[in-house]
Amino acid sequence: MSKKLILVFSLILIVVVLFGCTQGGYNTTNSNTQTTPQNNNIQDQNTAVTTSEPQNYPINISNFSFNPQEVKIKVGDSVSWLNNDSMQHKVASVSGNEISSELLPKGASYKHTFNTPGTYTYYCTIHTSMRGTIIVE
Ligand SMILES: [Cu+2]
Repeated sequence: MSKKLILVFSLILIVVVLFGCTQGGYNTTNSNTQTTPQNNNIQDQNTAVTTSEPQNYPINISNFSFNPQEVKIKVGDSVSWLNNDSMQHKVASVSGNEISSELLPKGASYKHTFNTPGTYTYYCTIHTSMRGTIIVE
């Protein structure tokens, strides 16, 4: 018999002996550890349900006003302004340039996604009394 064969046989023996001794003792612990990951899975599914996809909030421009005038959204959500007036309107931030649309004729819309939390006040650059607020949380 070669030395290699003896080594392999003794290794197998050790494994069989160790496995045989520990099998009975560890059986109950194994079944316990199996239930814990199952519980974690249920929690993961719950958090997956409550995590919401980015939303789009429509704002209707009509009768020289923004409806709704104030919109609360979350970071990553977007807002779409749709002009239903026969007049043209142009939506722009009061300060900064986060919100900046083209001239919107009747039926045209402007969509913007907000990626930074904050309060964004905007107005119509043609009819400056038209104002609205987007609150991004
Ligand atoms: Cu306007």
